[in-house]
Amino acid sequence: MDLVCENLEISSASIVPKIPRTVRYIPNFITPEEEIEIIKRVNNSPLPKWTQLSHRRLQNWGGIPHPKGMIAEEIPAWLTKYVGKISGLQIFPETKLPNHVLINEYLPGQGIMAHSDGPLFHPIVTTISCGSHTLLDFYKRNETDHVEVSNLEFTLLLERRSLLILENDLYHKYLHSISERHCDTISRKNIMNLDLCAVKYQENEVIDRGTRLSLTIRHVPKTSKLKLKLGR
Ligand SMILES: O=C(O)CCC(=O)C(=O)O
Repeated sequence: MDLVCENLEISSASIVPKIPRTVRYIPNFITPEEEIEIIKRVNNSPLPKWTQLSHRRLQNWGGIPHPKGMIAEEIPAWLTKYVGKISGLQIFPETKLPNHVLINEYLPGQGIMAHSDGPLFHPIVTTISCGSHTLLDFYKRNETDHVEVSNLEFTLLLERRSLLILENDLYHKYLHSISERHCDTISRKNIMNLDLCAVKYQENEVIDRGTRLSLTIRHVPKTSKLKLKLGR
């Protein structure tokens, strides 16, 4: 994969304060034109590229992560642009640069159950949001990973065009989820990154969700090349 790394500086000002380490939030990581281009490319992908789940649909680029190893596939140029931009932030080790993009599509009212990203990935998650904001909720892990809404620890507002980076304790010790709602209410009590957001929201402001695409860009350590056995 040809990566164009821009060597962008990532400042400590992007770290979300007052929550466990480490969450970085960068508003307007991509331009409105780039957002439009991503949405167009994703929506123009052939139908078999989509995996339909009961409450959302998704696309895997770079291969399908699997405990036995991901059979690596080339990531198209329109996406390597963003993989390269993230590599250029120098948050991934040189030997563990991102090689996988998961694209989730959420219609208003859709979400994702509480989960951790687990051992198939190097423990750094980077997510670009397109098309709409969402609220990402965090719960501390316990032995069963059973989640009660009352155990919500904190929430992040992911604005469209933003980049979120999760690592360290936030990767290993917390679960994250997106509630199935059509709109979200701004509350300083729960949402911990409001001061880093591009838009200055009012307390109790209600923001409607639109269709959101999230690009989750990670490194899958265990990969293999497809070996074709031809003839005898
Ligand atoms: O859409 C998002 O921001 C979260 C996606 C996610 O957590 C996942 O696919 O594992």
